[in-house]
Amino acid sequence: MKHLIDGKWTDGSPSQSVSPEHGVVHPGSFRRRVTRDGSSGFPIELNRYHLYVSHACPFSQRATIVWTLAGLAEAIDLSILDPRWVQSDGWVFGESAMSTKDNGGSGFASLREAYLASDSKFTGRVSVPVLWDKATRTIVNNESLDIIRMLNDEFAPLGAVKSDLYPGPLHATIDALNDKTNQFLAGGVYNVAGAENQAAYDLATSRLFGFLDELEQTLIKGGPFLLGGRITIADVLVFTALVRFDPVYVPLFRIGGKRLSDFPALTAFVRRVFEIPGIAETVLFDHILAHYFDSDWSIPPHRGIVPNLTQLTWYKAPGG
Ligand SMILES: N[C@@H](CCC(=O)N[C@@H](CS)C(=O)NCC(=O)O)C(=O)O
Repeated sequence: MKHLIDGKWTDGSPSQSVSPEHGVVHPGSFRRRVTRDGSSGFPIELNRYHLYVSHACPFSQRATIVWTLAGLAEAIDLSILDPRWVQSDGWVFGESAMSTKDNGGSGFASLREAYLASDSKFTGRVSVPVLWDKATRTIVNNESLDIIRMLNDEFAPLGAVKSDLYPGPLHATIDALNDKTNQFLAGGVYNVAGAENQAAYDLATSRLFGFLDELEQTLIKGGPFLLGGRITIADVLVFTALVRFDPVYVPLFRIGGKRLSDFPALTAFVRRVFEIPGIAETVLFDHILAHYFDSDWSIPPHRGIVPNLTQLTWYKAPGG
């Protein structure tokens, strides 16, 4: 996927937005923080900050869900990137049915320009989501986990809804689950897609399904959400990956053997989260399908790597 090197839009080898080598979601490069007291240099302020998102992207959807549930629509405005990522410019704006112009006040035509405005020699991926400061015209942060924690904690005084998706006593539990979700599910599907040999494919697949089995058991024993009675950001991370599971990851990322629908408790969980008021509006399948099936990037073919049939729930080899 093309990315910036020393401020120049350059062809690159990384074909996915996560690092297949490390099995984790590729971390963002801007890690500054907005704080209530302004001690970070970025104080909370009504309408000062802006979110650049793509409705296709699960990491962006983490942000739009938390933004919705915290009632931040009046405090932070959004720009929607066109779901079709293009080689020539990457993520682009446009007044179309599936995108907006740059509403962040700079008139950018592509997201790359926001990265270059923040650092003219930027080297790295031009990824969504981005938390942008309209006052200083710079990217504050482009790491979804940081962004959602800021939206929940720091921006709470500006929210129209009193909600807390990251309650203090659950921090350690949520962080631990989020690490696993990033590694085995949100990043794990890219490990399956990007596997270069059978062993890597089998390992990534068994880790992915092992993790889904764990989540399934958690919901059977507890629920209705992953950490009990209330929705937290841990649910948001799992939900945003699972809504893409059967429509995108199974066919396109070549996840073999099982579908989300083979996990009844997880399927019911996805439905439950989907029905929370405001969430359905963040699930835009036209954007999701356009991005994954009609962008200028593709998952390299990997001839000879085949799914493991032991994952098929109904199948038993004759005599086996
Ligand atoms: N660390 C990032 C990962 C974000 C990410 O990978 N976004 C993808 C879209 S789903 C992207 O913009 N990829 C473009 C690229 O990597 O060049 C986060 O969680 O915020």
